[in-house]
Amino acid sequence: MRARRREHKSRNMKRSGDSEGEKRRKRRKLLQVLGDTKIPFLGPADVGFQHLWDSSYSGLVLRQSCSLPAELHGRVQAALCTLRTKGCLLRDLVRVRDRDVFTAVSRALLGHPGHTYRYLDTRLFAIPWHNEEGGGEARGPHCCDPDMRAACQALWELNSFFCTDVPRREPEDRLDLFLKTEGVTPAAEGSSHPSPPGRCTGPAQFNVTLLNYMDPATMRHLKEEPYYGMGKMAVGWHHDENLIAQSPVAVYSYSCHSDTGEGGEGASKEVSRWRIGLKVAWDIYTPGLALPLQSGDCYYMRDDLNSTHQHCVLAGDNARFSSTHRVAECSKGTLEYIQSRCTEALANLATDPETGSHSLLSLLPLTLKHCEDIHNEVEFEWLRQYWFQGQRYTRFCSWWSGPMEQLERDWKLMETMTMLFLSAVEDEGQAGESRREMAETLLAALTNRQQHRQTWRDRATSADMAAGAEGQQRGSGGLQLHSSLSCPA
Ligand SMILES: O=C(O)CCC(=O)C(=O)O
Repeated sequence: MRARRREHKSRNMKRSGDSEGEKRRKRRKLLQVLGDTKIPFLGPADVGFQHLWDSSYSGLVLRQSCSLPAELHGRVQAALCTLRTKGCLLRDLVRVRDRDVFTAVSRALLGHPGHTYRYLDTRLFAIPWHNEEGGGEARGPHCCDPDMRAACQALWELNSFFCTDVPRREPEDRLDLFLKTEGVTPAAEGSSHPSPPGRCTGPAQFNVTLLNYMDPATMRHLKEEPYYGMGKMAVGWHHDENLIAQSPVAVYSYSCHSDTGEGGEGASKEVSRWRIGLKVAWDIYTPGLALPLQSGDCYYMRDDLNSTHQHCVLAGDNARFSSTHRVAECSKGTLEYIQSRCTEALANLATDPETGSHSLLSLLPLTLKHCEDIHNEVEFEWLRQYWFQGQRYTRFCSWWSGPMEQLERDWKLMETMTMLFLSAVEDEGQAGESRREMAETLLAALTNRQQHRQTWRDRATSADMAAGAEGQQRGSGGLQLHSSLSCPA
């Protein structure tokens, strides 16, 4: 059994990088194999829960509400409510299995100034947290109002807390406390299994948090968890994407009164709690784990848990916020990065100071290809993503407005560069061989651009349809392409 688990584990590591088509095929196969049977899963009251956690989910750590400073709870919970009251939490339009769909949960990204987070083909642009080091203020103190700033600052404080707490927490902290406060007597489970020591050493460098909010009372339909019968899911099974390998994820969970006035802390009626479901990826032998959360509880996914396992969020009765702190892989995801790429491309453009006319400095195919690649990157990874989704946050925070306008100006210059490139290809005075090479380079770049533009046109249409199906008007949530990009040549 152990050998089989190990074998599963190494296979699973590879599997988390599977393509969408491959995942779909495997999901279908798994459901077929299962038929009507469900895979067992354990909760705290079940015999073997502790052993299962130790043996198959050792990267999961629970930090109970009562062990966090009360003031931190107060500030974070007030911040989450402020962000929601201001309307900052919005459902994302993401791409799942070649379709554009709205997430069931409403979201917002906060983080280091200029950072973005890309998931399910969607780039989110971080509202900067306003920390004491002044990162959020560097671009001007008035990118958002004082309430917003205070809210962002509280989430930055939580982030700082997690940065030091996550690597420090000992694995054995996680269960004893849990079982004591839950009043659950651990069933006889044989010998206890020492957990491998945590591998995180220095502080975790969380650079963004993705906030989630959902009030189940207002949801018409939530999907049933299909493999274990765990109940209704607010977020389906997934690995968190686009993170630094082996980096931890830390989550703060806050359940509160729903808008209908139901439930909430202290409500007399027994309410069902939100839970986190965990499973070993693509494994039908290891039982799943369902961990109930009290309001204010935090959980950490450490070591390689996020890549070897999948998690889902199982809805309880109350409305719930979560703040999910991540170490996003940002080597190509910061404003600083894309600005430096623009500078590289524009270095090949000369402007006559007298006439303002432009010319290309080098016509070397490699240089031209490099510039066209950057042109595509700015347009498809940044501008279209921003005008499509990110712009909706400008109502609350103007931090991205100026930089994105500058990126658009740079993009327009790159359009000019493409036109100059075309003129050079058309110039019959050019030597035949180099002209042919330039023509091939240009053709490849333009074909690629055309395909991407078609993808975005399709995305806009399917976004309209998704919004229609949800009874929303696209545009009211800011899901609009910017005019200069909406009908590209
Ligand atoms: O809300 C949570 O506890 C986790 C949410 C989650 O899995 C996600 O945002 O990717």
